[in-house]
Amino acid sequence: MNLTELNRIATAMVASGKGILAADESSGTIKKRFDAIGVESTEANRRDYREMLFRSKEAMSQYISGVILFDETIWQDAKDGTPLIRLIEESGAIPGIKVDEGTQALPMCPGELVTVGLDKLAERLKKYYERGARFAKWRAVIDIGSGIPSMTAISVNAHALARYAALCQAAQIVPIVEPEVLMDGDHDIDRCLEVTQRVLNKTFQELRVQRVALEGMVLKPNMAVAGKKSAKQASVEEVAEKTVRMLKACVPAAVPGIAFLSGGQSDEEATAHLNAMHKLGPLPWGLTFSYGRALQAAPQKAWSGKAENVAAGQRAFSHRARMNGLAAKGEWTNSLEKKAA
Ligand code: 5MM
Repeated sequence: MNLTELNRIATAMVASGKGILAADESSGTIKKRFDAIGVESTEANRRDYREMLFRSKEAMSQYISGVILFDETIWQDAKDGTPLIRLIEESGAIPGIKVDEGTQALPMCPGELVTVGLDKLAERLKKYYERGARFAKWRAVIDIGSGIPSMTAISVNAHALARYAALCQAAQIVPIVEPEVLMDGDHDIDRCLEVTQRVLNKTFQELRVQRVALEGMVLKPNMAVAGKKSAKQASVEEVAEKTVRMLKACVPAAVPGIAFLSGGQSDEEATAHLNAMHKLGPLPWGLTFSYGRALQAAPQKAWSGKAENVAAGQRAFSHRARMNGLAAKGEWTNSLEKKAA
């Protein structure tokens, strides 16, 4: 393992003013997104959509540091025969790959899930590296509800995240470690904070036990937010203050960067929260976005599966990428959103 090189990639993934595009929707998820805009989820449509994103010059060259791909996409070619992964490299962004194989019910723990995909992962990583992937992603899902999460669910998911991260580093691939505490439910921000803190602490304990080099990874956590169904929603300032406090308590400064998931927040909420965190002064790690929905909802709507809408889709994507790029430096303002609209 070349840790200097892993650290160089991880640092580039969280470069100031840039963030990661999570375009790794699995077949079921992309179908849901396409259903919402009335587009059939065929291989050609998925290719056209992702090609549109990766050919968005402004977004890709100025605000996107890396792209997380799904297995299908990393082997797919653009319409003119150029591999999609080359479009990403040519834009200056780093290609990455989602390597988990989804979730399964966790035995003895009703309502809880464990992420799977460790079998043969070493072989798969080798092929992805040869294809050009320089980082990977594995997402664990922790739900908050009555009596959950159990310590069992937190432990097994942290163990799998660390196993995956160690395998990645041995294959010279930077692991994005994503323990997502879901924002479904009616819990308040303090319950989310308390659960996320437990999850992060257990995850870092496992990472250390399994000898993962913290300098060669990126953390992809949720922010501390109230559940979507909670009557008590927190202000932007409260989310920023509690999230930064939580991360400072749990994430060692050796970690080069933290890139948030959006988790169902609206586009503007996700941007405003990140921006407000940067207003809180110097932080020990790079802090940026790795959004899926909060970067793609607008371009998906603008595109709607029509070739004549490609330019509009690219404008919508570039706008969200720019807003988040500014937020990643604490330079976003609400009036910039309005001006562009
Ligand atoms: C883009 O969504 C990713 C894929 O999800 P599935 O494996 O369920 O299809 C997801 O892992 C994503 O990278 C993160 O959860 C962040 O996405 P959001 O939409 O929460 O910003």
